[in-house]
Amino acid sequence: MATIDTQDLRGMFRRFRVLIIGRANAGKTTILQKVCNTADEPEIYDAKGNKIDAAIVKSSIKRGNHDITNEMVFKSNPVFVFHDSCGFEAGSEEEFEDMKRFVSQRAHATKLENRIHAIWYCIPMDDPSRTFQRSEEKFFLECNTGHVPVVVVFTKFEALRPVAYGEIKKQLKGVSREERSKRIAQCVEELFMNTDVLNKLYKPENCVRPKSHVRLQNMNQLNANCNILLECTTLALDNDELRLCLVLTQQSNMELCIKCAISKIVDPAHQQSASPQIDYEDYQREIAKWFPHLKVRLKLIQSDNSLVMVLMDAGKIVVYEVRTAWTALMGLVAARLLTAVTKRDDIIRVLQPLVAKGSFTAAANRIIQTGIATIIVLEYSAFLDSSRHLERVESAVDYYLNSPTAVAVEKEAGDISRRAYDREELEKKILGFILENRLSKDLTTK
Ligand SMILES: Nc1nc2c(ncn2[C@@H]2O[C@H](COP(=O)(O)OP(=O)(O)O)[C@@H](O)[C@H]2O)c(=O)[nH]1
Ligand SMILES: [Mg+2]
Repeated sequence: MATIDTQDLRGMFRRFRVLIIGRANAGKTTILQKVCNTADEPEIYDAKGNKIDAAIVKSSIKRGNHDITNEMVFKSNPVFVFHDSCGFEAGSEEEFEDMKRFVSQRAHATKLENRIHAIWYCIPMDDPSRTFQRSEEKFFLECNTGHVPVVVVFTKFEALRPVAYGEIKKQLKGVSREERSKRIAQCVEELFMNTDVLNKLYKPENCVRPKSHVRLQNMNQLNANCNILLECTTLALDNDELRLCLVLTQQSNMELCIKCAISKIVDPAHQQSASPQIDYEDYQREIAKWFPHLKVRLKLIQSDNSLVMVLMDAGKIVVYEVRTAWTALMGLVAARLLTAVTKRDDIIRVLQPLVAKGSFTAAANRIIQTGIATIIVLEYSAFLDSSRHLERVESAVDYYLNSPTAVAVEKEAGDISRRAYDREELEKKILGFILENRLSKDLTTK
């Protein structure tokens, strides 16, 4: 096995780096804990990777010294590395400038490893009259976030409910329970709109344009999750490798896998007049890589006490360095990968019967039919029991080809390709059809 210089290895890391911004008490730490599925405090490292004592960090924050370059890592999920703005609104102009410099440097870092991959900007809703303060105004107007997607997070959203209730209390007398909830929900929407926060966020003169915004509520409760934030972040990324890294952390979110896979249909289907010839093996492989239960895209090429290396589909090598604290976790990851790697060529052989046959007037028709069939089969295969991945895909292919769904897919692909949908419409149309025609529905209704 080839040994690689530690220095070179650092450059091949694939961890997901997030900068979380928002005033003190916005709910930032709570979100990070939910993302990593833990109630523990993070470990903190300085920019050089040296661990810092938590007590030292706490006391320096109290004194108003906070270093945004520090990295926070939770033992429970070391794939994520966080940077915390730590309530920069309370600080001086100098602190804002530090943040701005950090964002600008890390958004444009040449090494993907050093770059921030997403920014979560938290705006708490527990004081609706103060959603957009000077710090928000300045950040969105002046910061240079480059291509890094910014997702705005409205935290503590449930705080609007009692306000809404107070406003319409009189109108709720004698009204049915169902109607009450409907009216309160309506009033919550109005209150949210009245803050004008969306208009302020998406103002044309702003330098930062959020990719999307999400609402989170009751995150301080035990069973809460922030899957919606992870999903929006995944879809906001334009780099496949980073997307895969995040999809892997959300394996059970099948709808997200489908959405990512659909983007692989939309690109060639949309450009079909420019490049009518596509390699269907590559095409199906590109789709299959988004389904983590197959482990198509991963191959473990070395595992020893200090390193776990994973070969990605694109031929890139991802290396997880095992810090002492992570050893147990990485051992698990390695064991799972070793037992579950499916050879890429095998999966292509199994999926091959799904490539649409016959003559097509529009190249897009064949691309769309093959793509939809492949996604429907792969999604279904995730629900089948088998210790061997190929077997379950094989039986899913078989089941699909003999089902009425195959006929419906052929018809739908023809209909879709005859329309001149734009990219977004095409994506929506295909997603709607696939969700409506999941074969996994058959498993639950039987
Ligand atoms: N009601 C409510 N409280 C929350 C929510 N999220 C966090 N909190 C609470 O808000 C306080 C501040 O949260 P924290 O995550 O420490 O905020 P940070 O200063 O931005 O890191 C804590 O007491 C949390 O339990 C939420 O969605 N709803
Ligand atoms: Mg905090």
